[in-house]
Amino acid sequence: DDGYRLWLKYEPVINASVKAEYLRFTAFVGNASKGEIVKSAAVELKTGLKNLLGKSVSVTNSFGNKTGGIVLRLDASNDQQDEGYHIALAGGNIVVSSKSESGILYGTFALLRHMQMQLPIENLKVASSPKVRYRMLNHWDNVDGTVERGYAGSSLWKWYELPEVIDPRYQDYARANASLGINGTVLNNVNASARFMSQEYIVKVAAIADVMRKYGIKTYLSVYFAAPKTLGGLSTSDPLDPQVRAWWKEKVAQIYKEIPDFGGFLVKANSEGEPGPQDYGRTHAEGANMLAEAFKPYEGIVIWRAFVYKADPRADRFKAAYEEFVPLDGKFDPKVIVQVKNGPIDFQPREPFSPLFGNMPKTPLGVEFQITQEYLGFAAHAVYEAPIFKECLNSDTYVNGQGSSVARVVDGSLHGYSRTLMAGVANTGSDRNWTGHPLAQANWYAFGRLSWDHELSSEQIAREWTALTLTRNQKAAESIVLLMLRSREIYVDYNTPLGLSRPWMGVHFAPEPWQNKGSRPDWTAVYYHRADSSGLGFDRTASGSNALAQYQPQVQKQWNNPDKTPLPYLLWFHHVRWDEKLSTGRTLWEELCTRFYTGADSVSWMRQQWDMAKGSLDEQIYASVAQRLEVQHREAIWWRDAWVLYLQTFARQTVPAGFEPPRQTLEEVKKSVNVYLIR
Ligand code: BDP
Repeated sequence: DDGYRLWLKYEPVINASVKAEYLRFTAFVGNASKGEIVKSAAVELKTGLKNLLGKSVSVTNSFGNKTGGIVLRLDASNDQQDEGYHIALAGGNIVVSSKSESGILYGTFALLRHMQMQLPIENLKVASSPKVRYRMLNHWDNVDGTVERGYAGSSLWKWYELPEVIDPRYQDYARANASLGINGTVLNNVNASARFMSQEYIVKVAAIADVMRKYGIKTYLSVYFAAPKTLGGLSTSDPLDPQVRAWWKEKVAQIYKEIPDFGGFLVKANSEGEPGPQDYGRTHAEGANMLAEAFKPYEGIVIWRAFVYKADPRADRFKAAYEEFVPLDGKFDPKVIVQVKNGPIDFQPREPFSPLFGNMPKTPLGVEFQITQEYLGFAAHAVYEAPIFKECLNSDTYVNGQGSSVARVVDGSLHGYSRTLMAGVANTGSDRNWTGHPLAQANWYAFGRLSWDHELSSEQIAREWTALTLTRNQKAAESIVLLMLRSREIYVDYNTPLGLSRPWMGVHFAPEPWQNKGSRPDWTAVYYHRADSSGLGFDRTASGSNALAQYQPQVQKQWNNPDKTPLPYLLWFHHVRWDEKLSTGRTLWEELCTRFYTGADSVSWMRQQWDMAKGSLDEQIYASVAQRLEVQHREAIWWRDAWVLYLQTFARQTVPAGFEPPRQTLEEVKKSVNVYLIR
């Protein structure tokens, strides 16, 4: 098994009684609608039933009072939201119904999932609606086929062959997303090329959009804010300039001519060197609103990213997005959604939630998660990310009192907005199995499922994915799920325990906590961990940067006293003395060593867990993961040593008894880690 089929394997149902039950509903697939999305649903059902049950079922639009089939029905009186669905037994058929074609497609995939898991059909009754309206992947794919922070080969989109050549993979990509409820895709990198605004590329994009449309997925583009100048030949890209405004209006009209259901723009502006409205003394709101105006005649939206931090040597990067965006609350056009990364810095293995959540009640805030493992060991380390996503979503902002979770900000229920969004930076690429690491497929899966229903638990999703993708053997599944559920904490332990962050430079693979050279201070590692002879950690209380003040008092209370701060967040907010006794009874130094060592050791536990599943899953997938775990183990030891040896130069203490001191010297470790920086 090369992993290409993802979680849509439709392996034969082996449980005989379940199979017999399913076969009772295979007389026909009834589809009275002429819509192309419902057609996709019917085709999927046909494929699914054929593989699951070995039976060819025909699709018919004249089924009258026939029984023993599966009926796909548009139903305006359905009590679910537009994209929601019902699955129920009625009139001797299984009926999948929805107000919309997309809803029928989602219901169909839910039914197929149910069957793949060999669950009983009697009393089948499902009603489900998405909690968030825009559920999308962000691809950081470039025109030249490379993928920024991509670890699974090159881009899925073959720009030089489009629009004539339609890679069949586009459709399989769309099926996989639709099966999770994802309804939008931004095709290109946020560090955008203006080329995508040219007619040549709009036509290529349109060809992909034609495929996506059949699966209820809208296509979006990232835009280069200075395109009016670089592509349009204007003398400025000032958002208040009438010519610039006219240029964008025309551009958007040109896009809609080719792509009538175009989704909209995603914009990274005045961030990490990208151009933006501030280049002309204008605000983010003025920039976003200009684009929103161009979308006025259409359904499309503008998604404006809040990932900004200026090169200010005295500033705390943690505070930057809040400082720039909170004053703009209420100033954005209703067609704008501001997209906020889950944490204040940048997709670290653990971050506190971004203080923007809850603090912009008049502006729809979408959350951006990173599925691709930029800071999580690329495609070499196994890190199941659902717990990262859930941790953010479950965090309580307390803005409207207890229960004001980030999830409720994002799903609009807290502040009452309807344009709600969850975005995930994709981990897909041209690798045959899409994601490089076979277990990384679970992260795509988890993101999609949570974007539909953020109340699902990490465990539930892991179980589902494992059953669909890897094995139906109960015991094997148990050990895999346990491995997945613990993998994130293990990774944190050998990389960024106790609230350390961003020891990575450049490639973001191996930690280099000693890095003190960068073109700006916040592009060094020492900026983040602040190790010195007295201790370790970033003081963000009132005695330090006071970033904590950006949170509600109840949140501040959780984190402002070093003795009470939960250990996972300790060094995010406090500079702690090396010999300070922590709640575990160990000193900071001892605790750090304990985490680094047990983290790295636990990778051998992961290997054992994986081995327990041997024989119960495909041999090729088994071997690929086993080999990657071997890499992970080697790297984890190396990364542990990098930290321990480096921090030791400040703590000036020996590695606590029970742990074998690193066999290499700091200089040796530095040299080997530096290999990653050689071009
Ligand atoms: C950082 C990445 C960089 C992205 C940037 C962003 O290192 O490649 O361009 O985020 O999100 O995580 O814009």
